[in-house]
Amino acid sequence: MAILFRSTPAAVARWRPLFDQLMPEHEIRYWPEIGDRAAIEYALVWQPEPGLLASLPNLKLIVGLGAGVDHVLGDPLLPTGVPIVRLVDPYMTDAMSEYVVLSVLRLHRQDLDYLAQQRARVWAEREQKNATERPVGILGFGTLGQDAGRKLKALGFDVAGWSRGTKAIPGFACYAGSTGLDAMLARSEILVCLLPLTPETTGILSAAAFARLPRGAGLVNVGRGGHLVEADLIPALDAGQLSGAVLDVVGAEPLPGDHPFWRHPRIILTPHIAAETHPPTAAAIIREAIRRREAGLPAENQVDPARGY
Ligand code: NDP
Ligand code: OXD
Repeated sequence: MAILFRSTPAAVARWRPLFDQLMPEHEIRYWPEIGDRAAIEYALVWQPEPGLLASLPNLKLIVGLGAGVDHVLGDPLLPTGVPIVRLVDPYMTDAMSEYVVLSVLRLHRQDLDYLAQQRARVWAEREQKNATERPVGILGFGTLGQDAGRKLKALGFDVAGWSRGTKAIPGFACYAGSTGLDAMLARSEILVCLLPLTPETTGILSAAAFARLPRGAGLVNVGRGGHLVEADLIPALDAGQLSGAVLDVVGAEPLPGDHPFWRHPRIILTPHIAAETHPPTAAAIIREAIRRREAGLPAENQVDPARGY
């Protein structure tokens, strides 16, 4: 039995010593040196090229090397019937919540305005609410959304979550479906996107959604670049419908040097680092996923390709 690892060369350098240490009993093959394809039973992948997984005839499990699996499900030749699992790692969850809390606080405390004032040498107070008076809405109230929600709530924010299925979570206003989305947007002075990218969620952060938010709302997109209709963002910022946007993900990564997001004064950009996969903890999770499959136990964190996440 062999395991294929398909990611970037930099990732190979980080993961290889961990696999050597944690899984010495397994033969790991690092793409592109994959050898006899028929021997490969497990594929650990980040952005595999279309057709790669279909070319492995004896695959027993696909492990996406991230929490989101759009990079796997987007393969038009994806083999059917091979279970796919995604990474659910408390280390990454903590990292995401740190990023979301930081971003929400920056928008809440008017950081963009104070930075502009500093550049202009303006010493002036701005009216400031407390967190308890700031409704935050989280699109995607799953593993990451709920953890970020709990941490924002601990700071006093009035947090609501939007999910596909109806939920009742004590302490949170929970919304679902399209009517729920309208109600959620109407109350969200800061909107956080932590959705998976699926056909239903693509382009959800659009001019139509921004128009439903309270005027001057802030946006944090940590889901995927495809959630945002990029052409709609700057007009909404320039018109004051949005007061600021924190973007960790964009449509084309890396963002081209001439993209207007780089220099817009009301956009904060980071290069998809909100919650990076953390090999030391993730390797142990992957070893357990393989052990379960070998033992005939049901997979944990299995993705439903029909649902898209
Ligand atoms: P989960 O699957 O745990 O949660 C997804 C949530 O989105 C669920 O609440 C789900 O609803 C909801 N959802 C999905 N589709 C819809 C829909 N059509 N309408 C309403 N709600 C919907 O995923 P995670 O929380 O682990 O991860 C979320 C995403 O975060 C990833 O898919 C990835 O894109 C992104 N991410 C970004 C990172 C970064 O560094 N920027 C790092 C890691 C992840 P329900 O609960 O009803 O199923
Ligand atoms: C992920 C990511 O999905 O890093 O894990 O974006």
